[in-house]
Amino acid sequence: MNNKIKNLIKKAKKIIILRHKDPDIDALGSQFGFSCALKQAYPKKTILAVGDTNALNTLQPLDNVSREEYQGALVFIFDTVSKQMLLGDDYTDAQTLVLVDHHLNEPDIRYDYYIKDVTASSCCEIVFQLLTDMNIKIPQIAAKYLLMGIISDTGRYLYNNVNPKTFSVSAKLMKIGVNLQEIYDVMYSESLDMKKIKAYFFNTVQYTKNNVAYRKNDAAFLKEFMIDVHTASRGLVNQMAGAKEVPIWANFTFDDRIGKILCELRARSISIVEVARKYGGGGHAQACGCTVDTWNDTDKVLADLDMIAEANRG
Ligand SMILES: [Mn+2]
Repeated sequence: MNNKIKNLIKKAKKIIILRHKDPDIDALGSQFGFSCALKQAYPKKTILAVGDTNALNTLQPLDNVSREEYQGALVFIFDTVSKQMLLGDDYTDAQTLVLVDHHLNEPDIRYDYYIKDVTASSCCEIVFQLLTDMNIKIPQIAAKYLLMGIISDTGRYLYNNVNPKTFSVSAKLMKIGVNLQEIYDVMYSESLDMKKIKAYFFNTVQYTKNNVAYRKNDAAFLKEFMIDVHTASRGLVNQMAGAKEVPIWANFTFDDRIGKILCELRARSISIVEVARKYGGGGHAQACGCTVDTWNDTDKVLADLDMIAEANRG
């Protein structure tokens, strides 16, 4: 498989690298880690990293391309295989489409090749393996981006997606010359305002009968604290993590861009992905999400999560 991908890359004049919208650091790290490595290995090819950006992107600016430019291009999509996670559908015009992902769900888009490893901690871990198998040298900057993605998707090696390979890949990336302290300084220092928002958030968390922690972030909350949807949704969900009494936590955030509610669902050791799937979403066993239409729907999600919490009460 990786040989086939290498041949595709060798043959392509133009390579467009995408990942899911509202990117997290794993998505950005995969995208820019891969694009920097390819640019160094193939300086004559046109290599473009395309997509939306947000406050998490401390890595690089994105490239702009028109829909026409997808024709004849080799396109990679990282960290998702689902249509609803992608911005637009320009990728459908690609000559060849390669998906690279570590999530459990099956693709609902047409593709030519699919590199899937659900045992990988992160998409960045897969990208490291892919580049290594293809004998493409990973430059220092790419090593930094890939390690950032691994650190981010594992919560600093805390979540149970960490395995021996995660550490060996991290070690190899560090050897290329990554300054870990520099990464941590960028990723884990925040403004005083953000710390205050987190304190307010945590103090207004609610709990179901079986201690599913949840918070409903409405438009007024986002406005009052001047935070964007991504920050409220993905950025705050794990404020509810780490309480002995709480096996499952859910963060519901109104997204005014689509008029729907984003549900970020997390659990410590039980699988809750079936709940995400029931409402049209997906993800990992203990970290998944879905999008629902009304606050009433979020109560249904909560009721399902509460049932799982009750069934698993030890
Ligand atoms: Mn990921």
